[in-house]
This record gives sequence, structure tokens and C-alpha cells, in this order.
Amino acid sequence: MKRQQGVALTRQVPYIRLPGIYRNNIMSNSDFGLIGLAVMGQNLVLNVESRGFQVSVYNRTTSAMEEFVAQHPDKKIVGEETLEGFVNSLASPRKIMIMVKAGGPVDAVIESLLPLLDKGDIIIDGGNSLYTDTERRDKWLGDLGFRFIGAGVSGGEEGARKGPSIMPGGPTSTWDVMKPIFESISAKVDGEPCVTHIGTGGAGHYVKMIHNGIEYGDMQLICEAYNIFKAAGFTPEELATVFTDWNNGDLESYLIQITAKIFEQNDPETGNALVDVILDTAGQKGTGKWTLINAVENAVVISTINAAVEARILSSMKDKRVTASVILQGPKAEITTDKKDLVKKVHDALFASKIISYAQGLDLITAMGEEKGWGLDLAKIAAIWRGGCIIRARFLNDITDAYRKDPKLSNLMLAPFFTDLLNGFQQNWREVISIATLAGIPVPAFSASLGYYDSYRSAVLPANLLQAQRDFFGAHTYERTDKPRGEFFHTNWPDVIG
Ligand code: NBP
Repeated sequence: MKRQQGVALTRQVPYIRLPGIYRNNIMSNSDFGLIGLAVMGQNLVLNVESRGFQVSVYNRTTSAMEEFVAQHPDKKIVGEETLEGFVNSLASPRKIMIMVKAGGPVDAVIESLLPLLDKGDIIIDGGNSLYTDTERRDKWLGDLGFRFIGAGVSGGEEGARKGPSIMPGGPTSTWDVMKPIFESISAKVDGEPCVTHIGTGGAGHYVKMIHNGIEYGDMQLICEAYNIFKAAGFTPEELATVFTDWNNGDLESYLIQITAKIFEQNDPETGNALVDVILDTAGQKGTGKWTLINAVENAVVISTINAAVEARILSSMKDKRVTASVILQGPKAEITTDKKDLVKKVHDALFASKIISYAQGLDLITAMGEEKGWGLDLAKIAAIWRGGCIIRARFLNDITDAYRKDPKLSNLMLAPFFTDLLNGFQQNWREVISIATLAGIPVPAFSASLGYYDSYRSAVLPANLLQAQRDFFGAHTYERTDKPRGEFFHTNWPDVIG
């Protein structure tokens, strides 16, 4: 067994190398173990270690482990070449976090770990696993006497290093064991750690999935604002100023902040703004798609997130779009609205759409929580998104307040604070969508959000005609406006020839 390690030990004892093996007889076992030393794993290890814990690490490809350990000689990090060595280096009950690619690799790691573990040891899957996989693993490992936590970790590389938002799901008793480590490594907002026990089973990974869906929505809404400003002739410098100003106001958020920084970044090769040389095709890893599938299964509308996922798909069809751009006609993408006026209008449209996106995402979390009996606390979920994660934003304080005041809130739009905002924003929101549409600029997420808002506030929708159509071709029956609900009627519609 070969053990590589960063030198600094808790008690500053020298590292002892015995013939043939690397071994330290004096050093205590590690408090925490992590498997998977890619970007997230490495940064989480540094984070955990920085809070005073000794961490053992293992990676399938040994060279990655060796390089990582060598880069951090002063840290209490123990590198192991073999899984056996890794497992043996951990204090009992072992706490092992897996940070590998979601899907098959997680099962592969668990399967190779199981013969080496003792009952009661804790495995934490910190990757972006599909919550149904987490539910399966929870049962599988629970039945075998092991303890399992499926924890969503958000914040990317920087969050993992400095303090992520963590969404753990699993048995309460296992959470209690992990709580001190999770609370110490998580981001803090107003002294509160951005981690809470989300619920049992796959609840943590489920909430992380919706978090990612909301992230898709936020990013697309910002892109639509940018596209409108571009058509109005804003330079990258002007865009940087707009987003910096927004970040100093009620739209303050990580994504607005990094967007301002992106506009300030020049391309060393051309000297132009870097954003202008980046190809307009977006990638995705699947959490947005999973969110959509789950929304359909739960009959919950998440039209903003849906539009965001579809926008990425359309963006990836670059060749088809280029071909169509010279065949299909539309107006010149040019906006002549006064720039200051436009900034205010787009601010309102963006904020209103963002409220809708969160309202929809939280609606889906509520529906699924009820379906699964997870007992989810929306105020706590919103609170742990206030720091560390990609969607962290000032207005999550207001969302937290709204759910603290009314835990049974039926829709975020109906919390008085957000109702007032939407009522105030709605006129500019409409105007922005009109301006963009008349200039042929696609604003699918702005439009989907407004469509949801208008549908939700419509006491009467045209579904009367829809029910008539259904009854016409399929005798599906309908209810009447002038009869009690629950009474169903059918009409013998005329035959149609053809
Ligand atoms: P990746 O998702 O790129 O995974 C790379 C790691 O998985 C490497 O350590 C690799 O080992 C290991 N691995 C693979 Br691939 N197949 C394996 C197998 N069959 N057995 C053992 N190890 C295997 O890493 P990441 O970007 O750090 O993300 C880790 C997890 O965290 C993912 O689930 C990701 O979705 C999630 N996440 C990522 C971010 C982010 O910003 N990147 C943010 C939040 C969550 P190798 O070195 O031997 O190939």
C-alpha cells in the first residue's frame, strides 16, 4: 500500500517512511474521505481540510491523486493509491464522499467500496445524481446496513473551495452525524450555514435538481436581457455598467455579478470583448431536462425553465439556424428605445420573469414534497440558496421571509411582497416583450413567464372551447358554468364529413 500525503499533520509530527511502504505510525486516522479528485472533489477536500479535518483522498487514476497531494504539501491530506488503503486510513464510522461523474460511475465506486466497509459507515454521494438513483441507492445501502446521504452540492469550483450550498437527503440520524462537517464547510449567510437536512431518501438530490433548473431559467433570462441591449446598440462597457448597477440593487446575485465581469473581459487574441468571440451554442448536462420530465410527471408548469432548456437546444442547432437566417424573414433586429428607459424596462421584465421562474420551481418542489411525504420546508430551502450556490441572490431573503411568514403559501406570486413587485413590473414587462417581438428578437423565457403570469391571474381561460373540442371528437364530456361542479354533460355534436 502506498500512501502519499501532504506533510502538515495535526500534531506537526514528521512523516515516517518505512522500508517498502509509505506509512505514518503516529498519525491518527482521517476524519473524512473523498473519492474523485476532479474539480469539485479537489476543492471540497481543500475546504474540508481548511476547517481542521484530516482528509484521505482516492482517485481512480492515481496520477491525479499524486499531483493533487504534491500540490498541497502543507495540508492534512492523505493520498491513497488503493481503495483498501483509503478505507483503512479513515476513522470509524467512516465518512466517505463520492465526487465522481453522476450515473454508472457512482454505482461502480459504491460496489467496489462495499466489501471494504463496516456496517454503519457513511457514504455520501455529493455529485449531481438523479434523485431516483439516490432513492435506489438509499434502499440498497440501507438494506445492507450502511448509511447513505445523497447531497446536492452547488457553487461550482469556487463554492466547493470556499463554502458551497449543500442539500443533503437521507435518514435524520445520519444527517446528525454529518452535520458538524457539513455546517463547517458550507457557505454562511448572516451566520447561518447554507446547509440543512432537506428530507429523507432522494430529497436532497431532488432539490438540487430543481435548483439547477432554476439556474437554467436565471441564465436564460439574463441572456435575453443582453440580446435586447445588444440590439439597442449597447457596447460591452455599457453592458458591464448596467449589470454592475443591477448588482448593486435589488437584482443583486452571483449570476448578475459574473455577467458584469464577463462584459469586462477582453479577448487577448483580438482585443475585442471576449463574449463577442464565444460561439453561441450552449451545452447542458441533463439536470434541466430531468427537471422538465419531473414537472410533466407532476403536472406542474415550469414554463420559464422549459423555455430555458429549449433555448439551449435551439442554440445548439447552429448550422440549421444559420441556414434559416437567410430564408425565413423577420424585422431588422434593431431597437431604438432610449437607452436609460430601456434599462429600467428590461430590469422590470427580468425581475418579474425571475420571480415567476422561482414561483414555478418552488411550486414543483412543493408538489413533489407532498407526493413523496418528504416534509420539505420551503423557507429553509430558500435560506440555504442565499449563499454559496450559483443562484444565490438578494431576493432569496425575501423568498425565505415569504415562506417563514406563510409556510403554506400556495404560490410565491401571492406573497404580498412579490404581488406588489409583479403589479409594479407588469407594464414594463409587457412593453419589453413587445419591443423585442417587434424587432424579431427571441425572448422565449420572458414570454413564457408573462404567459404564466397572465394565465394564472385569468379567472376565465379559453379551455371551455377546448373541452367542447374534446367532447366533440372523443365524448370526453364537460362541466357547465351554470351547474354545480362535478356534473358532467355530453352533446351529440353534428357529423363532420371528410
Ligand atoms: P466529473 O463529473 O468530470 O467527474 C470526474 C471524476 O469522476 C474523476 O475523478 C474521474 O476519475 C471520476 N470517475 C469517472 Br468519470 N468514472 C469513474 C469510475 N467508473 N470509477 C471511479 N471514478 C470515476 O467531475 P466534477 O466536475 O468534479 O463533478 C463531480 C460531480 O459533482 C458530478 O456529479 C458533477 O455533476 C457534480 N457537480 C459539478 C459541478 C461543477 O461545477 N463541475 C458543480 C456541482 C456539482 P478519473 O480521474 O480516473 O477519470
